[in-house]
Amino acid sequence: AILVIGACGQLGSELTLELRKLYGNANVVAADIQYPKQAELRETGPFEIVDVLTPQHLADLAAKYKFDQIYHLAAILSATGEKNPKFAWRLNMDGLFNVLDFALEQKVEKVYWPSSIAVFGPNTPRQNTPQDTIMDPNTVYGISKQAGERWCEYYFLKYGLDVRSLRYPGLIGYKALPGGGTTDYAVDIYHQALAKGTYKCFLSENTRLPMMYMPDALKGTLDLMHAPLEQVKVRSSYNLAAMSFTPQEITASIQRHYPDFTITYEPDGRQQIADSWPQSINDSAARQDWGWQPSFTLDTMTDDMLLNLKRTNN
Ligand code: VAH
Repeated sequence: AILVIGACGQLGSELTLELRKLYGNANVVAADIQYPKQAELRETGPFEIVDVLTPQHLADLAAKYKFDQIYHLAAILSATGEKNPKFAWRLNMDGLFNVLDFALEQKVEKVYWPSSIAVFGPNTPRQNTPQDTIMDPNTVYGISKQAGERWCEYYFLKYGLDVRSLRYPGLIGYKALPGGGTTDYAVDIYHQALAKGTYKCFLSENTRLPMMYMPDALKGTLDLMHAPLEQVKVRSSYNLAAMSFTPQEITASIQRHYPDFTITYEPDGRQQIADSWPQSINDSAARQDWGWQPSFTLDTMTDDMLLNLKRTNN
């Protein structure tokens, strides 16, 4: 069976549904700290309450299921992490250790753990950021992702655990609201365009950030997890990219459908986080090693997002 920890999150909820389509509903166990709001998640397969800080919860699951893959997605994201630094560090790091040790004990075949462009910091080259470069993250989330990458590589090199990881850009999807990220303005803006015709943006208009539409993130994750072992040459975490845009550019993309849509700018504390991150990412290693190739552009993402939000809102 496959275990998805953090299955109620923005990525987890979509990845769980995708895995169930691929591997069969009963073979994908969704787990999170609370029950899912999304009916599709509740009704399509097994769900278990798991606090990843309680190893006994994981041991109890091993009595019920034989896991051959684990996707460990539970984490506190950048903005929320800055409000509660010690807890964010504890959940992101001790949660990872509990899952890595559980995977070793249970001889799990493959583990997936997401990293982020948040591992880069103010002194990282901001254009076309290389796979291997200066990393001086200054958010707890970014520090925990940088440390987590080191530990995933350690568990692979020392214990042979097949852990695989991607440094996601900001992820945008219509199925689940994100929780506490800095890039989440790019999800909210679509909801507000439909609901109110205007959006108050918490980042300034020229804040360029690497972003990716959820279908591309799902494709990249599954392509990496299905790649033969010898193709996975990076065991910290692969840079992954699709597009970069500013609030002004996504507004223009939305205005192709809603010419009267307006945006106002009121940067808050998240502006400093965004300013510490790269503006574009070099993902040539992922393209060379296991054939990564994104499909969506800003405009085709906008077309798909608005179409699906209108459909699900009615
Ligand atoms: C965040 N969406 O904003 C996450 C992601 C690159 C951004 O890590 O914290």
